[in-house]
Order: sequence, then structure tokens, then C-alpha cells
Amino acid sequence: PSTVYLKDYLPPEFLIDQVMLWFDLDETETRVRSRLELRRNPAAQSRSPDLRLHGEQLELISLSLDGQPVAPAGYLQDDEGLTVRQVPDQFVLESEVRILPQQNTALEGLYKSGGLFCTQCEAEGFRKITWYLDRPDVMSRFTTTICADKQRYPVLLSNGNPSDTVELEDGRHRITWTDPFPKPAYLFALVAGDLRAIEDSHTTPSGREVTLRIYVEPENIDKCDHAMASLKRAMAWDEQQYGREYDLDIYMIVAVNDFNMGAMENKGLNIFNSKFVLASPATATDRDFQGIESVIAHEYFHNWTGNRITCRDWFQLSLKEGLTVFRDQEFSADMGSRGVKRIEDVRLLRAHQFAEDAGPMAHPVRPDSYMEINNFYTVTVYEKGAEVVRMQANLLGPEAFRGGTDLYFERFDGQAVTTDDFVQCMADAGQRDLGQFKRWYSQAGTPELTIQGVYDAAQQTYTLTVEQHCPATPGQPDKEPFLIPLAVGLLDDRGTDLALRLAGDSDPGPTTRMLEISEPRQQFVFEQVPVAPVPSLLRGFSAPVKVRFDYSNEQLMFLMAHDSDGFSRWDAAQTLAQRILLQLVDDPDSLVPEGFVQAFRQALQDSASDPALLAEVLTLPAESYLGDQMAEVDVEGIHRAREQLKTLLASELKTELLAVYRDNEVTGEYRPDADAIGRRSLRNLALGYLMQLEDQAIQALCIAQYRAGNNMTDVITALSLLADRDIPETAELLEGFYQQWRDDPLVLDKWFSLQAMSKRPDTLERVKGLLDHPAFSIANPNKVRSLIGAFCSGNPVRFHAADGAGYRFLSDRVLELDQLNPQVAARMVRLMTRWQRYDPARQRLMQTQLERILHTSGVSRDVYEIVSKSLE
Ligand code: BAL
Ligand code: ZN
Repeated sequence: PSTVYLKDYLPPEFLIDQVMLWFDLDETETRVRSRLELRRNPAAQSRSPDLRLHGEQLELISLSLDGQPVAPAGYLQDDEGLTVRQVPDQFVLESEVRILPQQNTALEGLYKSGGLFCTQCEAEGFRKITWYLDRPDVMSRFTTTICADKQRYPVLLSNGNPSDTVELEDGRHRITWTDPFPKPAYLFALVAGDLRAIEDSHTTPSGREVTLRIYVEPENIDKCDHAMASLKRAMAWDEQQYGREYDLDIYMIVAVNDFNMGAMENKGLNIFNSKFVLASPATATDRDFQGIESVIAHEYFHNWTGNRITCRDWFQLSLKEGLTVFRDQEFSADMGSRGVKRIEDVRLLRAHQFAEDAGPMAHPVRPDSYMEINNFYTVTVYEKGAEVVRMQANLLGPEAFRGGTDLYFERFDGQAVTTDDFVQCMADAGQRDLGQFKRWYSQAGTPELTIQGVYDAAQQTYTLTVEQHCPATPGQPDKEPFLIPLAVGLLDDRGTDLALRLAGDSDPGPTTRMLEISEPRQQFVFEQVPVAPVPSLLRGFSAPVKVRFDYSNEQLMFLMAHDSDGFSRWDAAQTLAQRILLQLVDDPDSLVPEGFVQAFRQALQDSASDPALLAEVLTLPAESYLGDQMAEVDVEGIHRAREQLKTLLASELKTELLAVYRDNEVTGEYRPDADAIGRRSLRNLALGYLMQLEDQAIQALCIAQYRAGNNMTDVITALSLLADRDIPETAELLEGFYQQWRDDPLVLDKWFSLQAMSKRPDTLERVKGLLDHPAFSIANPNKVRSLIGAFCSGNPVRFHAADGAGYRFLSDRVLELDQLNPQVAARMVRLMTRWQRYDPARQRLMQTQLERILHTSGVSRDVYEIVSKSLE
């Protein structure tokens, strides 16, 4: 496969002013007619006599130019597109093609999900629908006519506003949708099927009455209310926080079961993985409710950050994704618990993005090359991209940041632009040079800050020396220094924040200072510091970096107890727990500091703090994250140490854990609000510790919680804890759960996952057995993620079994899946690409499987790119 480079970008030679599309949907084949109004791009830097269009898996039926059929010598079709020879400067090109959505298992382009027709065009799926300039900098006005059997497909949807339906004599019907906003083809969408909708409305500040509709299959009509409420909250928030309002008369969301991603922001017609729409207290967990709120908001926010202003090319993907993730993070923070949201986001970033940055697939937020763009929908582009936007907000402050986004919307509305264009708006609004800052977009890797603090009692000064270093990443051996906002505070001996006065300040400043680190080594001298302080570093996680500071255990416990910054309290607890766990990995007999148990006890007895925050503080770092902190991952040692510490905490703190379990019961009607979610999470965390004790009374409590069935959060937590153990009732409960929920695919996803993540030694054999379960289908991405993905990523000790059975299992599945759905296969194979982190025996076992995949004939470009880069 060939590589595409950012440096080779050229503006398109042709533009498309108008597109008209006609879809004739049928059970065996679909015909797509298109009419493109093309003209040469005055800004083009090259001029070829021919027109080159993208197109894949299209069977050409007819082709005409300005109304005249194009003779066979006038065009050339190949696997990737169509060349029309010797075209004029302005013309109309009409074509008709035949496509086979029923056979489209890659779920890209037009495909069938159950009885529905639907589309997924980002990034390059539109070329599987018709010939086109399928690149985001070609923006056009689309008119789409859909014709289908009325009984099977009573609902026919596309982008924009609808005309009246026309009834046809053969049982078919037809509708035309017109989208007045120019858009790139990746935002095109079509849906046809037997759908029901719930409807609501929203009035924008300028008085536009917008109809809101969520379409689902009939049996799910009672599970849409939370999604609708989330949409309305997101619309109001974007109006308030960013001054952005919606621009069409109708906003539609459709839930489908077969979907590669979470959701897609097609103009006016979002298509969603049903996982991020459907929820009821009986079927969805708190995390599901939160996920729906955030993904609904994310796709809605894209209407401005993505659709009205889009990406010039796919290297700029983070322009829309980083910014939109930042926006959805802030929205969720405002809707729930801000401190907890930040911790969750940082936990995810550290677990996945830091790992990506440290592995063979490390790439900058703005990559400079790719083989397959679908492989770059990554935690780096999304979540690190969001951190890069957040840092600009940290450097500018809220007012100038808002000025920067206002300027961005004003300057670039209706255009396809770059991350440099975005940063320039921030630089202009903040009236500062952000040239150095832009390295965050071009340099991969996680910077490391090594910090030392020296207190001079005679001078009453405290000096922080900060050194930055960024490890090499593939293709980038040396890095230039980053501009890093480092939020710091200093605590006095009672844990109170000191007002911070830097050398040269005339007055004492605030208690948190945003230091700007721009050099390889810098010193900051704080004056009038009355006592030796404990520094609180990287408050709020002000930059996506690692901080090394030689804290004593006592200082970490002090920060855990006193830091005014919730994130830093949690971070101190994590650092300490990590330190203790890694000692236990080295030596199971090493002593756990009594102060650590005592700090946990205090947290459990702290009835004043947010329970959700306490649950985060009391959660030990994950096994995979602990592995990332070791020179060589000790799979079994980590698992043993973590179980050992959990059991120790449970036995030392049994009374307190039982009290927390008892006191945090949430009664009354289920509500997914921050308070109730926090209490459930603390209570279920306590149950998790208690279940370590293998105590029959506690197992009975867990079974009772399961049987009470109050809400899916409590039910699934209890069942997961039971599935980890050899308890006689477990098999019966698992079977009962299946029978209860056999008709609800999303609930069954949870059932597959909890079995895949079971600590039991025979889990792989069980997972293999579940592949043949009637409810499992390798063609459905949610099922693949919940069984295969959950086992390989959520169960490190079983996946990395020393005999290599887990690796063989994954590579067998990847090869099977690659025939059907390369995008999902490439996601799965990533789980084996960090082989260099393990011992030599495991390395060889993983390499063998990766080489086997690479040398299989017909392997997709998607999988090839990941595997070949991991073996370099
Ligand atoms: N644009 C792909 C799905 C999302 O990020 O919203
Ligand atoms: Zn997005």
C-alpha cells in the first residue's frame, strides 16, 4: 500500500458547485445516479487535461458529459477511481452506478444494518457510493432523492430539509432532501427503513424553531428520552458558551445496531451506534447514560466545529476532533461533577494515549503521513488533540480563548482549514506568538518534566527547577522544546494554599500559578515563602505531560488529604498506590505503609466530599497502566500485586467498607444525576473490595444486589464480581441474565464483556465458546468489541498468558474479521502491537502472530499498516 504525505497536499483541480443524487434502493442492488456541476478551481496549483474522480466497488452503468454519452475511449476506470479524459473548464458530469449494500460488511459507504439502509462516509466512504472528489476541501450543495419500497422503508432520510413524499404506482415512494449548506462528501448521509421517532423542538436565540427527531427501530421507542434531553441541553450550552446556534429547521438522529464508530455528525442527520442513543434504567448503566449525553453533545457540537468549518485534508483531523472533544468534555463537566470528569478524562488519556505515544504507532496530533486514514481516528488525534486545545485555553484564559473561537467562526465559516488556522485565531485573540506552541501538533511523544524544589529558609524562597525532555518516537529522534502550561500551587505545613509571589512580582498573586515552560531547563523562584512548602504540580492536569518529582510517601499522603485541587488529590493517591503496587510486584513481602491504609480509611469516612471523587481516589491504577510504568511488563506480578493490595485493604477496612456500602444506597426512582451516580459508584467500589474477602455473607450481599435488580449499574456490577469467582450460583445467574435479556443486543454486549473480563483461569476457553453463541456475530462491531476487544484489552493476565494462546486467539479473529470489516480488524490487531514491552518469550510469541498476519495474502491496507509499523 502507498503512503500519503501532508507535504504533498495540493488544492483540488476541480470544484463541485452542486450535486444531485438519485438513489433507487432495492433488495438485491441499489442504483445511484449523480449529476455533478464541475468547474476548474481558480486556486489550483496544477492543471491536468483530465478529471480524476474517486470511486471504489462501483459498477458503471452510464456516463455523460454535458448531456452527451462519454465514449469508452473518453474514460478509464480502475480499482480506485475514474479518469475522464480531456474535460472542459466547466461542465456537467452525469453517471449511474450499481452498488450492493446488502453485501457491504465493511460498514463504509451505503450498507444494511438489519432491515435498514444507512451510510457511513467519513473518512472516505462516499467513493463507494458514486464517483466523486472525495476529499474534505471540496464542499458542495447536495440534493438527494431517495426511492424505495414504501412498506419496507416508510422512512427515507438525508441531509437538509425534505420535500413532500411522492407515492409511486408500484408500491414505492420517493422524497427529495435539499441541504443548503455546502459540505464535503464525508458528511453525506442517507437512511431508509421502518423507523419510529420521538419528536421535540428547540427555539434558538435568534428565533429559529428547530424540530428535533430521534429515529429508532419500533421496539426501542421507549429508550430515547435521555438522548433527546441530552440534545436539548447540548444545544442550549453551545448557544451560551460559544454563541453557536443550529442552522437548519430539522435535526435528526438515527440509531443503528451495526456501526464501526460511536456516532457520525452528518449534516442534519447524525447516525449513531445504538449504544449511544438507547437507554432505560433497566438496561443502561450510569456510564451508558453519561456516554450518551457526551456523544450526543459531541456530534451536535460538530455542526460548527467540523461541518460549518471543516478540515482542509485528513491530516487536519484534530482540527475538528480535538476541538470537539474539548467542547464535549467541558459540556459534561458542566452537566455533572467537573472534578470527576477531569479525572476520568486524564485516566483515559494516560491509559491509552500515553501508551500510544510510547509505542510503534506514535504519531503527532497532526500526523504527517498515513497509509489508511481510518487508522488515525486515534486517542492522539482525539484526546491529546483536546488537551492541546485545553492548553491554549489555559495559556490565554477564558475570555481571550472565547475571543479566539469567535474569531475562528467568523474568519473561516464555510471553509476547509488547518490546525495552523485555528492556532492563528488563538494567537490573534490572545495577542501573543504561539509559534512554539504549534510543536504540540507536529511532534509526537509525551513530554516529561523533571522537577526539583529547594527551600531556602534564610531567604524564605522556594525554587522550582523544571527540565523538559520528550522521548524519541518513530521518525522523530529529536524534539524541540514544547511550550507547556504548568499549573502549580504551594501548600504550607497545615495544608493551606500559599499566595504565590514570583521574583519580580509587586504583590502576592493567586494560589495557583500557570508557569510557562518553554526552555529545556528553567527556574522559578517563589518569594516570601514562610515555611518549607509541599508543591502541588500540574494542577487540573494543565498539560498532557508526565511529571517526575521526588515526593516522599508522607508528602503524597499530605497532598491526598489537603490539596485544594481535586485532580491533584487524586493524582497523589494514584502515585502513592502505584509506588506501593510496583514494590509489591518486586517483592510480595514488602510492607504497605500504614499511612496508606489510614488514608484510605479517612477517605472512606469522609462524608463531606463528593462520593464520586472518593470512588476515584479509592480506585487502584489499572493493571495495564501499571505495566506501562515498568521497564518490562510483569504480567503475572502486576495481577498478583494488585489483587494482594485490594485484599489487604478489604480486610483492614472491612468495617468502613460495609458502612459505605450501607450508607450510600440510593433509593427511589432511578436518576442518572451526579449525586446518585457518585453514590452508586462509591457503593459498588466498596462491594468490589469486599468481594476480595471470599466471604459467604458478602457474596450473599452481592447476589442480593443482583437479584434486587434496581438498575443496570448495580446489576451488572454484582454480576461482574460474581463472574470473577467460582461461586456455585454464578452459572445459573449468568444463564438467567441471558434469558432475561436475550432480545436486547446492547444488554447482551455487557453480558459478553463481563465474561470476557473475568479473572477466572478458564476465561479464554469460555470466550472461545461464546464465539459460537447464537447471540454473538463477528459481523457486528459492538459484539466484536464486547467479547474479543474486552478480553484482549480488559483482561491482561489472561490475554498475555505465557503459552501464547491469547495471541493466537486474537490473530485468528483478526484474520477472520479482516475479510469482513478491515476497520474493526485493524482496531483489534493494535492490542498486540506493543510486544516490545514484554519479556523475550512473549515478544517472540506476539511477533510470530504478527508476522503470520502480515504474510497472509489479501490482508487489508488497514491491518497491513498497523502490523507492518509495529514490526519495524
Ligand atoms: N467524525 C467521526 C465521529 C466523531 O468523531 O464524531
Ligand atoms: Zn468527532
